Amino acid sequence: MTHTTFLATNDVRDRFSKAMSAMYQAEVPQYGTLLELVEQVNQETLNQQPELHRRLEAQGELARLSVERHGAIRVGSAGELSMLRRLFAVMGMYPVGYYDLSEAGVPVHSTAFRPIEDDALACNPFRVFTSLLRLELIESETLRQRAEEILAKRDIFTPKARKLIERFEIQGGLTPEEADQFVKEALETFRWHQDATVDLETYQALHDEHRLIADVVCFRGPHINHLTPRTLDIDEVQRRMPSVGMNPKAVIEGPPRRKCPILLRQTSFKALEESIRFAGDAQGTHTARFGEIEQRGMALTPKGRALYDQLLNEGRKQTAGLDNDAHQTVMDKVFAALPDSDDAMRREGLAYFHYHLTDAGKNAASSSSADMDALIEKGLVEAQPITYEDFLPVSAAGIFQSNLGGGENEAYAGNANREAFEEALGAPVTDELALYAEREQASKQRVLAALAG
Ligand code: OOG
Ligand code: NI
Repeated sequence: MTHTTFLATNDVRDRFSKAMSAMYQAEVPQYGTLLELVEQVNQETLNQQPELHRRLEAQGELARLSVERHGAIRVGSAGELSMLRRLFAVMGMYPVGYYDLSEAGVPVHSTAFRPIEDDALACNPFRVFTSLLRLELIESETLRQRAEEILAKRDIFTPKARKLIERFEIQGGLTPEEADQFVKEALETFRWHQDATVDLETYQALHDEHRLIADVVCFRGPHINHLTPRTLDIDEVQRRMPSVGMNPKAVIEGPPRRKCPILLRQTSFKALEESIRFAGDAQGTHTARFGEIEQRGMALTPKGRALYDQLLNEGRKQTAGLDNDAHQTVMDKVFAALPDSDDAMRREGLAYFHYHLTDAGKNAASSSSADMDALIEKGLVEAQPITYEDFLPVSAAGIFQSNLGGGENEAYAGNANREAFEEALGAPVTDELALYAEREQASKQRVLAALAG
């Protein structure tokens, strides 16, 4: 009997994310410049902060830092979204979280496809923020129908990609050769096309309703609209962006700078105006693609997240129209209400932690104590914050808006509909907080089991 060896889904994802990064560098040279800038700032930060270096290494985060990035796409129909779910599963990426962007005046709702297990995240945490256009929010019946007709005519997947996805599902994996073919075929879905599938007039009509609708409906596929490397010092990258010819958005989204970073901070450079050939040969332009960077911190518990949301709201009331420096100063004051030490965050149950035995703990005689605080005080156990792997709806809205030219339509608000999203997806989305809680719990149990043994 012959055994087929399948390539691990972690490796398929790693190959795909590298191929995607190479493609986007060729498509948008500024992304290559951004990668260089981030790499340089990360090196400098690690050199200046040996303690950060040690911690990232101990957490297994240093190795993934240089490959770590997220991308974003937008699709137009349930069929496209559910096929994407099957495509991402080939790479060990699953839908996590539901994000309602209608609240921010953007007619989409979204999830993030990402790896879930500790070892998969450590290997390559590639994530894709994926939005589904909500045609039901378009008021004009004729425009809605026109958009539906256009979308019904396209297939964003190559026939070979479809075959390989089916083969993965039947076989339970892909051989290394099949995986390489899959990467090549899957990449086609995310490629940029200079020619629109519609004439300029149709594009204009959809664009007038919302630029995002034109972006989703008028092209052959859901071009990747940004790829985001992870930096260790977002303030420094933001400061240096103009020196390498980039125009950063006005403010860094999310929490302010802290000694112990939380959740996610993000900034981007503005979308590029690119020339497009429309059906009937008319020339025009479209802005869709941009660059973004992110800095990740610890994942918050529901209690921590509620406090974050409350402070963010308070901050936002005071920061409208401020430049980044003034904005950060206000946020810094407001966020003083959240303790800025790992220990306090852990003791107060505000963030999730990963528990592991120290060297002393590994050598210790068995202990029947299950009191984590006591074990930590004795130096037998160490707790390290779990990195936030997801996104933030208010920040995402800010990113959408900065590259959609501020386009916002209040009429879309108040339309969260997770059930409809899951129906289109063909599966439930996983609750991100439950995942962090499980990982924390599992690490505690491993520690206690080892100590009891
Ligand atoms: C997605 C914007 C959201 C993020 O990092 O929060 C996003 C989009 O513009 O399609 O990527
Ligand atoms: Ni993004």
